[in-house]
Formats: sequence, structure tokens, C-alpha cells
Amino acid sequence: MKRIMVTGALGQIGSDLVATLRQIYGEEAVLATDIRQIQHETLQSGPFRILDVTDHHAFHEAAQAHRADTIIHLAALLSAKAESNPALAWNLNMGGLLSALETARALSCQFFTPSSIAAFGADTPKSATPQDTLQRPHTMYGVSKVSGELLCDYYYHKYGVDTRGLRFPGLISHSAPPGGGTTDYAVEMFGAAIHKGSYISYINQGTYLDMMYMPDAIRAVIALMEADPAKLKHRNAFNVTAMSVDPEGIAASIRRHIPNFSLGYEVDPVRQAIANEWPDSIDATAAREEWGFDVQYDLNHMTDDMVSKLMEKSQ
Ligand code: AKB
Repeated sequence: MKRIMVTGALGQIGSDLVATLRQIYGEEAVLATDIRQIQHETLQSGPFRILDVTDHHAFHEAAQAHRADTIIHLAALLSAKAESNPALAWNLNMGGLLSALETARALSCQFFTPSSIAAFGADTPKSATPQDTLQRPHTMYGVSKVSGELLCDYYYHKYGVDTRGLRFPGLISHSAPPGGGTTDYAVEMFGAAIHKGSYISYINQGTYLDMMYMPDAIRAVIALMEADPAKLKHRNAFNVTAMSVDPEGIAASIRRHIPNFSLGYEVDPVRQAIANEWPDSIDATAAREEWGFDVQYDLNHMTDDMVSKLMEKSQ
């Protein structure tokens, strides 16, 4: 039976992922860790520890005490926050990753960490962005993600650590809010549509970005971790996506439920510049071919589920 340690467990991906992993592998098998104190009721059922991932000794000790055989390292600063404090972003994103990889090496753990569409850059082909292509991002988050992909490859080739990763697009979820990302507007729009009937987007109309619904993202992490290693040519990290959409496209999908929903724009130049560097749509063929990646939610199916879940919560 697996023994899994998750960092950044209270974040947007972590809260859903820990709950699903505990359903599959058992409550006690999954140690949730975060720098913040636990607040989500759903995560209170299993083991939890406060952890600063840049503290190498504390990281190793937590994994050893849990007898972890798998580390899922999610703790990181997202794109917009990273741009406002680049030095902190480098220290957290790379320092945390180094602690995590060193622990995985010392304790022979399987390893997962997410990369992002931010790992591409302005010179990367913008549509059907290939799995293997030019990666010269100009954002600190993007720089840390490319460096992270390379570091994970290094630990695989040099030490045989079973490292695996996904280049996530914007992730949309109704459970935990994202924090400090560029694609957060997509999540905010759903909440605002339900509670106010209107939303002012900081990302401009016509800005296409890849997105994915959280249940598909969670299934992708688990499928990749369970994939036959012999079939993996790309480990760090696979392009994955479910849709390429602009703010107006999401609004149109929401209007099928809330016909009067209105969308306005007050563009934030910092986050818009970040989005302009990212692909319009990425190509997930390698993920499909090497480990059977697929998705269950397109834009309208995701919207139907988001709207119904958020409405339930607001009653
Ligand atoms: C962000 O917007 O920073 C993240 C990402 C795409 O990595 N959601």
C-alpha cells in the first residue's frame, strides 16, 4: 500500500488531490503538509503537519516519520505573486523543490511536481504548442518552472529518482480558491456570476489560454503516477489541457445558466503581460500516447458542474 506525502496540501490542487488520494489509498496513508494551519474540514480526517518546504531537514524528517514512498510536491508561488517578489519566488520554488528531490533521493520515493504552461515563453509556437519546443520564459514563475523540469530530469538521470510531472494549464475548481495566479480570473468569474451576476476581468477579451477542470487534473496526476515507467519517454513534464478559451468564451458558457451575466474589462498590465507570453493552446499528444491521458470535461460540461456546485454551496 502506498504512503504518500503532499506539500502545499491546502492550496488549490492540494485540497482536492489529498481528499481523492485518501479515498483511494486510505486516510492514514496520505500525509498532508502546508506552511499554513489546516482549515479545510475535508482534510482534517488524516495526518497533517506544518512544513516549510525550504527547511531541508524538516522536509526529510516529515517524510521519514510518515514512511513515505511517494512525494507529491505542490508548494510554490504562482505566476502573479512570483512576479511581485521574484527573489522569494526563486527561493521558495527552487529551494522547496531541491528539499523535495533530495528527500525523494534519500528515501527512494516516487516523485511528482507540477510544471505549467508558464514554462513556455514569447518565442514558443503559440498554437498547438508542441511537447518539445523552445522554452525561454521571461517571468520568474516560468523560469522556476523550466528550471524545475530540468532539475527533475537531472534527478532521474543522475540518481534514478522516479520523477514525473505535468505542465498544467489554468485549473478551475469550486472547492479551494487559487492564489496569486494569472488564470485565477476564470475561477473568479464563476463565483462572481453566481453571487453578483457580473464580473470585471483583469485579462483582456480575446486572450486565449488553456484550462482544465480540477477533477480531470486530479485524475491526470494519479494516472501519470500509476503509468508504466517503461512507456514514459517524457517525464518532466507532459503537456495536458482540456480546452483553449478566452474570457468571453467562459462568459458565454455561463450565460446558458445565467442569461443576464455581464462581463466587463479592467486589464491589469502585469497579469496581461504574463498571459501574453503563454500559449493559446497546447498539444497533449505525448501525454495521450505515453500514458493514456484523457479528459471528461469540456467547457460547457465543466460550466454545468461548476454552476450547480456553487449554487448548492450558496444555499
Ligand atoms: C498561474 O496562473 O500562475 C497558474 C499556472 C497556469 O501555472 N494557474
